[in-house]
Amino acid sequence: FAGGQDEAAAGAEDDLIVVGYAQVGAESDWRTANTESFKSTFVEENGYRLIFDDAQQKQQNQIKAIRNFIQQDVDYIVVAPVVETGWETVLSEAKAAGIPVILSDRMMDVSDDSLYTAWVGGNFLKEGQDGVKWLNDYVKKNGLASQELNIVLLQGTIGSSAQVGRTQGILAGIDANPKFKLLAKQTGEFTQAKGQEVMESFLKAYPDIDVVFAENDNMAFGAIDAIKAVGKQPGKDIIIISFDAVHEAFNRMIAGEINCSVECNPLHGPRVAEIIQKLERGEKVDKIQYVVEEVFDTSNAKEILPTRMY
Ligand code: GYE
Repeated sequence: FAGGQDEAAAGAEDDLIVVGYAQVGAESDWRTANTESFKSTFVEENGYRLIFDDAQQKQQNQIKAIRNFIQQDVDYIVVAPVVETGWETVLSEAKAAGIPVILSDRMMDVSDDSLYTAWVGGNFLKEGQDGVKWLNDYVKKNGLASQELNIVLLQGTIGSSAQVGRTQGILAGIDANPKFKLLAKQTGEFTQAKGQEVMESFLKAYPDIDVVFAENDNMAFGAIDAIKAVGKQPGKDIIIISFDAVHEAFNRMIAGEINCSVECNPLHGPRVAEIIQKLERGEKVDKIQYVVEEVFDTSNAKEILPTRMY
């Protein structure tokens, strides 16, 4: 069979860089923005073919997806790992197949860091520290520094680096201030529904909660509903500090329901593409790359919202 159009099309397809993305799931607004960032970056006109897998927050599904990518002999594997541990075997398989693995968003805790090429994401420990720092500033500014504050913590998916880092930063900050008292902490799995459920149980067990730390905005949205349901005012009777700073968190800050949201930037598609382009050119890449992030609150939410990309 002589050449013709099909072959030309197949030739063009061959030139594309094939990227398999093992995504965590679709648990939050942050995650949706992250997926969108990859889907809009890794398109044919930029020279890519993206194979996207949603693991529904289960590590087992991600391991399966990575094995599929290896079988399909993709050019790069990108993983936003659900949890930090348990990756050695499957990453060794990718290494044996000669496929570079790039981590994005959450981290992996592996004994041999040659198992992945690079990582880009947020500094979760710093985010946690920034959240407590905001609370310290707030109580000083509002003459509350001499009062005891009862705090509850809605944690993310246990064992995910976003949870591990934020929890560590928050707990250290609570420990450092003798007026801050942690009543309880529990996971809300980074979802609005679970955040609401856990907050309902906190409110039943502790009638005197002053502050909620929610390790993402969506759990804070759930907590807000739970707080309203017991006749209290979120943002006034109970201070709410959350993480991500997605659009809806800005709306809630403008409404006075969330007091502060610590930014976590999900737009990693172009950052990962830049890493891949460097690797394609044979250049060295930074092993670890933190994205610079800010803290927003009710005092600047209205002014900042129009500039937000997610
Ligand atoms: O904060 C949360 C999402 O890993 C940083 O995952 C990410 C977190 C983000 O579900 O909303």
